[in-house]
Amino acid sequence: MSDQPVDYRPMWEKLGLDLDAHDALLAAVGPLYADAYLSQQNRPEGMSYFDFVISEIHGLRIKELDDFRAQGGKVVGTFCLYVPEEIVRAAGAWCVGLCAGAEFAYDEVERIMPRNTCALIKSFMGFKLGKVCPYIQEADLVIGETTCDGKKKAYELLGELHNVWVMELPQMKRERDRDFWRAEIRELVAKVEELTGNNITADGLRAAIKEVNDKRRALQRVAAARKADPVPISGKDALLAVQVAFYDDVARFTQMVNQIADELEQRVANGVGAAPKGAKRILVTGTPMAIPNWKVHDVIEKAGGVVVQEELCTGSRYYSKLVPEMGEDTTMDELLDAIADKYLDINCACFTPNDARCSDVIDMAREWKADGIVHYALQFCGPYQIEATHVERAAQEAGIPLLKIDTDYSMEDIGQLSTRVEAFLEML
Ligand code: BJ8
Repeated sequence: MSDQPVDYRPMWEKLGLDLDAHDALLAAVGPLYADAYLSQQNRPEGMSYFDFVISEIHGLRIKELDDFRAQGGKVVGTFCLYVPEEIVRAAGAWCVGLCAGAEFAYDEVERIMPRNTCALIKSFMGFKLGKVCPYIQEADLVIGETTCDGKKKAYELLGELHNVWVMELPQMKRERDRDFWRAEIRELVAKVEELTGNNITADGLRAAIKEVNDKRRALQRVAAARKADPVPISGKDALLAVQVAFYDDVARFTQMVNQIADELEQRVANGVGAAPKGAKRILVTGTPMAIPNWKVHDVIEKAGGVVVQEELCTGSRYYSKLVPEMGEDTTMDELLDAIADKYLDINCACFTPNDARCSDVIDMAREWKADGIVHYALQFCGPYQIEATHVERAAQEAGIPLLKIDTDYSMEDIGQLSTRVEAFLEML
């Protein structure tokens, strides 16, 4: 890390960013981060790595992607957990999650899609239309997926502006859906091989499975430490680690998160907490929270609660399941089936039925000793807003209080949300 500030503007300009708009975006994220993160007390020291990552969010990592591409490497951008990073990496390409966590250029977005579209979709379209996301500009290919209808149709519009390819995801998990998805995974292999010009081999896949598993295992260690009371890390910090997992260098991220996990285990042994012992413990479930969406965690933790676990795509859905690591005699077909099965096992509300998500929420709430559950959904997200009813019923049966929050990326409802969350915490 050099002390000299680096001028990234020529790189951003080369990527086609609108420099003024981009300056405005970065100027907004800095104070948001300072208010949500740097104001926290008793943070693990290892979180300084993430402070650095955020300070360089459009700088150093973009430079790394830029250098990689200059040497002939390919970058694949994604918006969803169902795109297997293992396959992208086995072809020698890098995978990055794309910006979708803040309001930007909504006026332009609303010219081509309804106002009542969820914030995540409006955000990624706004970042592209407003020319402020260097990640998508570095992506040689964006891989979309047929999850919810909004995303499916938005990818058609995004495809007019960028190289987009869409995987078809089934909406049920029957045997014939599994067969369909396994075939789709093979299509992905062909697509990524075509993009990179590299053949994916069984050895390459085994190596990629291991490195992505290592990343997920590091996050599992952080999650395990959060079972302690006092909790050694705030929910906000733990959420940030998963958010960064989508775009950081895999080996470096794994090493840094393992170091944080070492520190957390030591904190647990010494009874050191990021929140006071006995603080009300909350499990958050619902739609994903892309950077810089820290809103709900921030509200809960500023109200005196602590988030101990997330049943989110930026949470347990990302790291709790691993692809089995199989020996040298396994064939490509066996490896690809194992990858397909692991991904189909993710419990997104786009599936029907999706009872396994409800059981996951309840099991996790018990395991992490949550006093209450917050169900968070983005407004106009049909899958999660409607599925909230099932989750609420499951929580009622289990005797765990649940608060439903439907919101967006604006800060207009912060006062109202804080009042509701404070009342919920008091009631627990
Ligand atoms: S696996 S949750 S990342 S699809 S919030 S765009 S569902 S209307 S994000 Fe998701 Fe993959 Fe599922 Fe996870 Fe649509 Fe809802 Fe918007 Fe959403």
